[in-house]
Amino acid sequence: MMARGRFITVEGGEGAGKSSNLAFIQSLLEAAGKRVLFTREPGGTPLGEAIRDLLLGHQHTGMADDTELLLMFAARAEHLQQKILPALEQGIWVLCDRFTDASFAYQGAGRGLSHERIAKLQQFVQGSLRPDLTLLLDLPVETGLQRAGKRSQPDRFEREAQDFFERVRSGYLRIASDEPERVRVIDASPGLPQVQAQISATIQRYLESLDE
Ligand code: Z5A
Repeated sequence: MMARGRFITVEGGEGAGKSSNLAFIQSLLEAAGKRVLFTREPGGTPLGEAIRDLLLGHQHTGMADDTELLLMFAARAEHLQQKILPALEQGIWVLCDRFTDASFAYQGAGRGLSHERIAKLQQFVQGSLRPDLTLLLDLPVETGLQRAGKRSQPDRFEREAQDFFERVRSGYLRIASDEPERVRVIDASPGLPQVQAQISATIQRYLESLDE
């Protein structure tokens, strides 16, 4: 019987360097002989990408926090059914730019929605499915905002104030300290070569742990 694929997610606050490192992570996995599907949240399917436009665009700036949370999970339900679960079942590894940890960090820690409420949706939409490995790119909020600020137009989240992003960072670090086996923290503050050296070592250790 074909082995199920592994589900790897990459998380981090503003300007942490996810986009800068995802192709690198994919190449490490492919070099180890894995078939890899790269995808992202919110999004990843046509319906999910339409929901992403609603969430990140500026047409609905006063969106209620519960609406934001439900839209994240609506996009996720579609993503899981149409793309992630079928790939994993075919033995394909799924590399996803953000997943449910982002809901706990942004909607939970950032917006102040209760952990219990988000956990209920997690259970409803995912059942027992969780990422097998999560890389959390962590850096001081100010550094991330400076890096992100050099880019194009801010989206609806990027307009939040610094204290929102401080809560998001604390939320992510809390998840990492609660689940140290799954969530590996990468210090994203140095230059790209040093960040990629940490990522490479983490992926190698993970791959070796599967062979043991
Ligand atoms: N969201 C949510 O609230 N709840 C959820 O459940 C989910 C998501 C799933 C969209 O995410 C938004 O959705 C996100 C959370 C929310 N909030 N926002 N905003 P996204 O992942 O698409 O957007 P993002 O977080 O803004 O990611 P990003 O803009 O693509 O940033 P990044 O990928 O982490 O950073 P980057 O583009 O790779 O790097 C930023 C800049 O820094 C760039 O110029 C790089 O060249 C530079 N950089 C990167 N690494 C380095 C190093 N090491 N040194 C120096 N410079 C660097």
